Amino acid sequence: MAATQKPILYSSVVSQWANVPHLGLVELGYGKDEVEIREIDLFKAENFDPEYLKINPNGTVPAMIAPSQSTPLADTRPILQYLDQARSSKDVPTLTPSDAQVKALADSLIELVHSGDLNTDLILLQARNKEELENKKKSPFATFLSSRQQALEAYRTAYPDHPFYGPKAEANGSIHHVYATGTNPEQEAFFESTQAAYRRFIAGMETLESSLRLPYAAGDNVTLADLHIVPWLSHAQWGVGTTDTTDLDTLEAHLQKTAPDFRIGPNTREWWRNFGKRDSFKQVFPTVH
Ligand SMILES: N[C@@H](CCC(=O)N[C@@H](CS)C(=O)NCC(=O)O)C(=O)O
Repeated sequence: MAATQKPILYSSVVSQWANVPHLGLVELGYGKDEVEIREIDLFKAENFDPEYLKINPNGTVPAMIAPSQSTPLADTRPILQYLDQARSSKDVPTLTPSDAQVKALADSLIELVHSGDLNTDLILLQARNKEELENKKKSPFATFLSSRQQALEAYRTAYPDHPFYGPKAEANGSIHHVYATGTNPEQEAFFESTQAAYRRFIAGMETLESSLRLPYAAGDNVTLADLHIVPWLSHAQWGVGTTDTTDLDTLEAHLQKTAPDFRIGPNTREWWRNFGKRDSFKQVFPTVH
């Protein structure tokens, strides 16, 4: 890989996970000119460009090319760890806990919000009934799915031996199909699997509630965990149609359509308020997105 003077962060304004390194850059005191940001347009499927796949074979953002790294970093977790370890000012405290128990808790929280059960694509792209599906069909998410499908089909034709395009076109195609031409039984099966996925999402939020230590996710200090959980929860809020950073009730009401007794608990609410006071949050999340 060509040597690079400063890290290059491949990011997208619509990406939840790209906000993890963006929070990290502020928390860790990086100057604006210390990292080059390159925008990857997910709506134009630029993340599926074969040149981008050489940087991130998963076709996702964020990704990072960094000095001292022999291969690109292709996942939020190593990117944030890299930024933490390479922070320019040693006056800024590290986000990696030195205490083994705190670190274990932070690691488990990070894995929790990255788990399939808490994938916010559920809220953005899926539907529990005909009404939700009809609303989704009129939303930008429908355009997102169909433009991706078009790009994936074109790449699959152009690069028939490439291992990425076939499986990705199938995966995106199955949900795109329900939006575009799904029959009644296909839609019913989709609604049922979406309901089951919502139950897992709610269980994950309950695990989060019982795992959080306050004032920050793993206790007294901000850690790597906060920087992963914040963008995830912000994206879930945005997915249900709010832009107000203090509004957790719209998300709660959305989840109550699956589980009427569900509440976003006091720990999650207090932790959210605490992190919301930080400069990094105010800079990266003027609204939830
Ligand atoms: N585990 C990955 C997940 C990255 C991810 O899924 N990013 C989304 C945006 S938030 C993406 O690029 N999606 C495009 C796609 O899946 O086609 C990470 O933490 O970096």
